[in-house]
Amino acid sequence: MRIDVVTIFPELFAPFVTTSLIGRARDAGLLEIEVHDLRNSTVDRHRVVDDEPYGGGGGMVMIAPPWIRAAREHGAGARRILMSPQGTPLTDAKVRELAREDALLLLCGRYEGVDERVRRLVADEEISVGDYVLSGGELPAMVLVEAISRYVPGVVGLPSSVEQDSFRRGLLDHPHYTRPAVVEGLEVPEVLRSGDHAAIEAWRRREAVRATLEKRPDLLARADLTRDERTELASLRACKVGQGTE
Ligand code: 9D3
Repeated sequence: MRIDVVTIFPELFAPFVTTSLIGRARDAGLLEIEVHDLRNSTVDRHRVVDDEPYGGGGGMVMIAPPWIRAAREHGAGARRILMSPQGTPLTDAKVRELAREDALLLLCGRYEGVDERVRRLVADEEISVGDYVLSGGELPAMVLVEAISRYVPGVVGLPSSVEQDSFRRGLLDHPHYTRPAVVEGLEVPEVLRSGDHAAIEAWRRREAVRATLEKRPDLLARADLTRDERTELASLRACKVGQGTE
């Protein structure tokens, strides 16, 4: 997959694209990521990218022409995405959909926003990473690239880690333990040291359901649960009601 990014702060991406999973995927030729400075798509001597808003008000707005040139230069044939607080909140379903594209162009705005004509003329869609205010689309673009990369075949070593990933099944992960066996008096659950793989699997499923019920009960309505997990959930809920914690 090829991903082009347009930003006025290309240096923010330098360690991101060369480190860890993304760096390896790039070296392996599985991902081609290029980051472009929006100012290189200006044509004036001062390389201006912003101006005062029509209608007045605080802050500056990013002007449309450099974005339009950048999209023509780097976005031919790509799905073009404007990172924006007004966008559709990113979900795992959207990440998987985008991972199937051959090429993406990610446009990262700054300041108070981007001229509306950019959205109209060069963005196929707008994506947000959540309802909180950041200073620009760069961190959201990195979030999107990292999430998408995990679904590009070969990027994550074991395909089973992607398949089993908690959000695919709509459940949170079960707790994890490693050595040492005792930390400040807290022991590893006995079953994990029993060597009984069926019992371990059952414990992990139960703990995943329990963690989801405790921390993200909103996920349970759409979670993909087995009959055993449904039964487990019913009994955990009964316990919770009995304890008066809800
Ligand atoms: C005063 C109104 N603000 C809109 C909610 C202005 C504003 C806030 C943040 C204008 C631009 C920005 C910069 N943020 C992004 O470009 C951005 C973003 C975000 O702030 N949160 C979550 N996802 C994203 S994607 C791009």
